[in-house]
Amino acid sequence: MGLISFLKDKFKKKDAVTETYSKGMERSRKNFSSKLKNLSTRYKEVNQDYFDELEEILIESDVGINFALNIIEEVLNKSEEEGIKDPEKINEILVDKMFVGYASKGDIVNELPFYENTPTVLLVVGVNGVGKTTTIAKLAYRYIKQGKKVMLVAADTFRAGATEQLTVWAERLGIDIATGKQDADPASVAYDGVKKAKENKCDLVIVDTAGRLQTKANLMAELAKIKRVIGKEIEGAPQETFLIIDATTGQNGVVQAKAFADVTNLTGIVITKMDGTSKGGIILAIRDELGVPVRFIGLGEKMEDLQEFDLDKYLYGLCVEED
Ligand SMILES: Nc1nc2c(ncn2[C@@H]2O[C@H](COP(=O)(O)OP(=O)(O)OP(=O)(O)O)[C@@H](O)[C@H]2O)c(=O)[nH]1
Ligand SMILES: [Mg+2]
Repeated sequence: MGLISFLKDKFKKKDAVTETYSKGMERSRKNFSSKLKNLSTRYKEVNQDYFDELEEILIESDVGINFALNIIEEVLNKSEEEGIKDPEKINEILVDKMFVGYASKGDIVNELPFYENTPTVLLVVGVNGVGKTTTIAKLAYRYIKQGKKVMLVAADTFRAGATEQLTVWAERLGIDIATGKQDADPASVAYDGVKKAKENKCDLVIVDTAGRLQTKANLMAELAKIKRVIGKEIEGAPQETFLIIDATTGQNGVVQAKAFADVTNLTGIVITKMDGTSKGGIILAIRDELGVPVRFIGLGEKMEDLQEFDLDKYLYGLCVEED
């Protein structure tokens, strides 16, 4: 059984999370799966033109040229080896290969780790407007619901209003927040915040950073300094550094991811605004380029719309047309 049939069967009865994926990826699915279907109805048997069109569909859905070329080659090889000519079977193989393309690139991890006597420190980075602050609020909400003691740190001292925005979230969520003055050194705000989190025996402290695009050298120095001072207060911290990428920025998001991966050690990616794009393939492109796991996915504006990334649910959302 190919993956499409497997997923159809697996998600025949949708739970709430699958429903969120299904809804959040509706635009991408309409685009991708309907193109696949259209293609397979136009051809009786696959040929070179079919594979060319398939490749174009992949590229148009933002999976990245590299990934698209590799996948097509694999599908083509399998088709030749096994003499498969049926377009629908080829599309099944394509989705299988997309699964393997993600899964074989490295670890699959989602939830944050927690420790007995030490807070988990999560540093959140990314360019302007990608959804850092709201994602932080959603993550805080998630772990508060799991019974964790969560604290926020507003180390974006650069943009006017950034601290206030995070403070509003902390108040809504009923949790503590550490702030600094406008233009204060972000590292010193981070240090004070983490120290307080440790004293207050928090389980999780999430540090918001400024989203400005600087030169690589500056960005590297600033992030290195923030990490260094946090590590002074808590050994091994920050244990996690998440890069937030806006799915609607397409291949530009991949460029951002590479730039950040060059200057700092990323432990995870969060893809936001998946509901706002019809090209949901960016997750495959980023994984292909960086190998870093996608940990969470933003499928809408509500708190529950941030979900842990699940490869099955994602491919179901992208590729499986609902009857
Ligand atoms: N539809 C949708 N909107 C989202 C999602 N995630 C974030 N947003 C919206 O994106 C906008 C920007 O979010 P912020 O969290 O302020 O972004 P930021 O990265 O902190 O921005 P700066 O602090 O200016 O760098 C807000 O209007 C959010 O509601 C998502 O998954 N889906
Ligand atoms: Mg922000």
